[in-house]
Amino acid sequence: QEGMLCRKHDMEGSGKKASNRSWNNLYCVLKPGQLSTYKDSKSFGHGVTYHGEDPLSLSNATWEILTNYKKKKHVAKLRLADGSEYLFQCKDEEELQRWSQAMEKA
Ligand code: I3P
Repeated sequence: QEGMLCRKHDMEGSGKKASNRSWNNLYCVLKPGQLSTYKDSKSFGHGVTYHGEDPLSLSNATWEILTNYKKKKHVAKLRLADGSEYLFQCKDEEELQRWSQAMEKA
């Protein structure tokens, strides 16, 4: 599964709020056990991750659709094993379901 998602880094693993809290449109690529982010599909083709970020490890991670999130629609929260949290906004409900199913399998 891959495609554009809007991402916000919400919490650091330490339990404090992330310092860079803005939303970024990123090309996200889900492989078994890891989620990688790129500026766009072209960067993905070149293997250059967004800001040189390492892939996020999905082992012991949880993905929760935020049905009551008021600020944006079609948002899910990814919580990693270290406690850090990222919000992902999909363009519509269909995309949200697609990503959610892929996350369950990854
Ligand atoms: C953040 C940006 C985010 C906003 C966040 C701001 O500022 O406006 O969109 O989150 O609010 O800190 P900046 O771009 O200057 O980093 P929301 O859109 O979810 O409100 P927050 O700190 O209350 O999360």
